[in-house]
Amino acid sequence: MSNESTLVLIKPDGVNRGLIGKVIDRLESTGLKIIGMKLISIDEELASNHYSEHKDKPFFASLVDFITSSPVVALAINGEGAIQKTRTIMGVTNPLDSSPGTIRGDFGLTVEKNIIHGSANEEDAKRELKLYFSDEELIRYERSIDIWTE
Ligand code: IDP
Ligand code: MG
Repeated sequence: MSNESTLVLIKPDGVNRGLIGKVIDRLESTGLKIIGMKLISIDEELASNHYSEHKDKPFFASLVDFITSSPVVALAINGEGAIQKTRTIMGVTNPLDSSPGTIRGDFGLTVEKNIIHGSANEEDAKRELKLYFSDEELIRYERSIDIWTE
């Protein structure tokens, strides 16, 4: 495992349902570190770019409509194995299949409105972090608890 960074979005359903705090709590409680955070509106260009791997899927237009419908919280998350750890905390894509104890399993109901996005792998994480954060917006800092999480 190595120290790595990943992109998380709290999607419009998470923001509108008042779940920002709960989602951040789940991530932070594991020891993962927030190194970037902002509330933003995603425009169609950013949405299409972010989800370009899905551009030929039948749900693409609906997904772009959904993710641009209302603000999202973008988080840059850092830590040992942060990419896989975040995916594990999120649960699988369809909340009907996600285990209890995961964010999607506990809070989500539909495959589209599934509360949270997290980068799938190292290549996606690098690409997606650049879409949402400039280098200056990623803050490197030491926390006193870091000796317990490394
Ligand atoms: P992931 O978010 O778990 O990585 P992906 O397959 O990359 O899942 O899909 C991206 C997003 O597209 C999902 O989080 C979900 O919001 C939406 N999505 C995926 N599959 C479907 C579907 O079959 N119908 C509607 N929306 C979908
Ligand atoms: Mg994905």
